[in-house]
Amino acid sequence: MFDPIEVLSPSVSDLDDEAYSLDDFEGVDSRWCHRCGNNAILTAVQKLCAEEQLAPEKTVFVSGIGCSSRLPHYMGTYGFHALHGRALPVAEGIKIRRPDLHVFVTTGDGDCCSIGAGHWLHAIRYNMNMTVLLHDNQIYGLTKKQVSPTSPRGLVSNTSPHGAHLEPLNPLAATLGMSNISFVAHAVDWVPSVLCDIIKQAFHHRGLAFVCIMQRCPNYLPDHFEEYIKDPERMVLLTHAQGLQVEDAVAKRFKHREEHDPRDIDRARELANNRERVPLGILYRNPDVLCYEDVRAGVEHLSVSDKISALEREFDKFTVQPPS
Ligand SMILES: Cc1ncc(C[n+]2csc(CCOP(=O)(O)OP(=O)(O)O)c2C)c(N)n1
Ligand SMILES: [Mg+2]
Repeated sequence: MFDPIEVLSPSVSDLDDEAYSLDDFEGVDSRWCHRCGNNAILTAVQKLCAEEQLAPEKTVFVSGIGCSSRLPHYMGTYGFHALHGRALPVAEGIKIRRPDLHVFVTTGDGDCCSIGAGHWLHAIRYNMNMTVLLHDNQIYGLTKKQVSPTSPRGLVSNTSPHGAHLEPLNPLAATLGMSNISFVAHAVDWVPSVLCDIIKQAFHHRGLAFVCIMQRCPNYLPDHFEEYIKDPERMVLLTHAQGLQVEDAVAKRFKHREEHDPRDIDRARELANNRERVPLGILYRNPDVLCYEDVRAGVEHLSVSDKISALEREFDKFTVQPPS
């Protein structure tokens, strides 16, 4: 006969010790504007952390500078609010030394695609195991409405009073054109269930998961994404057995749907380049791409004295001997 107390007590104490609730992932109160799309992204990552029971002390959110980059302050995890454009190299440094941590990066369109563009390119190629969320509001929010690389042509801003002169940089197409890519997805802040599903799949991907999120900035660009929100012609929902699967109630909101196999890179590139009908879902996923931390794993186990000896040997090669 089993003793119910004995059977029950370990699970009750497990719950006490291990169960994290949404509240455990709350940091300081947000200073974002009412209706700012960043709020939806924050809720999505807090929900992910609670659902996955990520230990807050084993989780780190890294950001650059911008409104979106304030997100680590609002998490109850570790965080690193880095320099403008430098979120990715900081996150890579953390990951190489502490591969056991769950590393997330939150970065703005200016932070990632402008000042941080060089780091973006190389971080994709290094393919280190982390989830990167690009909050793309198509404007510099924090510094009060300057044109960004992703601003659409003609956008009037404080630095483009006659309208932005150039066609925008397309972060999806750019990422899909880089070497060693392993996961690329597109989300929007105003469809939270799809946003949460995409972030969850990104988290479970081994390698760098790049998620570009259209994010509303109600203060500087009110109604900017209304054409996508109101017109179902402007978006195509991507679903697949190996990609996103959505409930009928959500799918019905989209007039255009496509069964897209995320292993098909050619179709992913076509979808990314279609500016008339923006894709929503997982464009590309390849779990077999090499991760930099795996290649470097052996090297990182050198002891401090081994490293000093190796350095001394290298320096000795350049010793200048006095003439005899
Ligand atoms: C080296 C450096 N250059 C410029 C700035 C000023 N600056 C701060 S945030 C920012 C742009 C932020 O835009 P984005 O990354 O799109 O973030 P958002 O505020 O829209 O979320 C700029 C230019 C800075 N802090 N550091
Ligand atoms: Mg921005």
